[in-house]
Amino acid sequence: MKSFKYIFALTFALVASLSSIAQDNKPVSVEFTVGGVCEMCEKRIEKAVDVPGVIYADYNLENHKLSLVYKPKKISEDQIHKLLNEAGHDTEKSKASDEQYAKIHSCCQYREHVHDHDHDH
Ligand SMILES: [Cu+2]
Repeated sequence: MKSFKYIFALTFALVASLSSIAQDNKPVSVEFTVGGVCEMCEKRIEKAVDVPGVIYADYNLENHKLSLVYKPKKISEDQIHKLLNEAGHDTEKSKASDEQYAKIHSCCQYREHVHDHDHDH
């Protein structure tokens, strides 16, 4: 029954490699903090991550959390943080440069609004 064992081992290896491919394709959901103060920020943040590989993005203004579902095969979480920085927004992992931050609208200068979340502007 040697050949039977061989086929069994081969099948096992095949299934293992297929499931690891499926694992790579599996969408990942994450949530992290992004600086923002108003609806303009919300739109800008969601637009910044409206790229291939990102399936879902929703920014919550109340708690400054961005919920994301993305395909790790197409885009990495680091790339997503970079996109947000490019749009002028800080994330909990990566800060926008002063240059990037300066590009956003003055009413959106969230760094100055840190202690003023309920401010309506
Ligand atoms: Cu804003």
